[in-house]
Amino acid sequence: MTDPGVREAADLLRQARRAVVFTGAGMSAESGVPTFRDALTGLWQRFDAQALATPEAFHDDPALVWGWYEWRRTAVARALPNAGHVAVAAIEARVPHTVVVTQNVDDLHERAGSVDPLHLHGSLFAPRCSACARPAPVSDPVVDEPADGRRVAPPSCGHCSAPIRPGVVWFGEALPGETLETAVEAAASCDVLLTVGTSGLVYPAAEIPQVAARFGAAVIQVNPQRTPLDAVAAVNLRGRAAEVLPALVRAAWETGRA
Ligand code: BV8
Repeated sequence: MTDPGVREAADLLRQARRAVVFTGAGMSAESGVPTFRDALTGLWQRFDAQALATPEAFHDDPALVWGWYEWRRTAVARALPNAGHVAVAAIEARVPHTVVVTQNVDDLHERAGSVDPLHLHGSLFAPRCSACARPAPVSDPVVDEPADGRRVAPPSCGHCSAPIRPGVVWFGEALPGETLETAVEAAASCDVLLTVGTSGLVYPAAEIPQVAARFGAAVIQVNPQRTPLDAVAAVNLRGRAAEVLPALVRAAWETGRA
């Protein structure tokens, strides 16, 4: 028997003409990728992610920060997209004009078949020069990366010799303007926004579901916990992405099956 909330959300999705799927770190949790709220481990356990994901931390200790991102990139390379990522790709295939907007810096949406997701906070796979901003080559992830991580001095730019930095948006840095604008436009013109696995605490990304609600879209939230986005959600599905999203797709497009 399908949960009434899932059935309501499924009806909204099936009737949608334009959808946005907005995801946070919880989307990748069941792929074994720690969320931002999870405590850091190993070499970085004494740090708060928010303090480490800053230009100041990279300036003060480039090897500590570059080592952290290399450890995370290796973890993502070893991870697999979960059933939630696959369900998001299935929604894109069925709802015309679906835009995936993610805060995540992993590539699991792409590997599950999502087409051109908007990365509001950049990517682990787009390093660039910290001075001239030229894109830097992405080396193969280190196979014997120690579980506790290690300090790794960042490579130098082939053009100007400055240190290479991760291609992510750090706290205190502006989001990529065009990407954010496209995401806001999609949120303002969709009729359904599905927000999955985000605490809704990091701005301006957390504005996206609120923009959708302000412009009259129905917001569906998938998260085991309550978040500030409960206030704008028409349907709150309290559960894990890899469990709820496939159920949502089944209820919406495979009638007769729970
Ligand atoms: C900026 C890349 C200005 C790095 C990240 C108001 C307006 C504007 C800015 C601010 C503002 N107030 C404060 C700010 C400053 C700051 C901010 O928002 N601070 C917060 C903490 C208050 N914002 C910024 O600094 C932004 N920049 O504003 O610049 C500016 C303008 C012009 C010119 C110069 C400057 C930049 C923010 C981007 C930071 N970078 N990531 C990296 O990854 O290392 S953000 C980081 O947090 C990740 O991207 C992460 O995705 C994101 C948000 O976290 P979530 O995705 O929500 O993940 P989280 O762990 O928090 O939650 C996980 C959720 O999943 C939980 O709810 C959990 O219940 C759920 N969950 C768990 N398991 C599952 C699950 N859900 C489903 N299924 C499961 N299995």
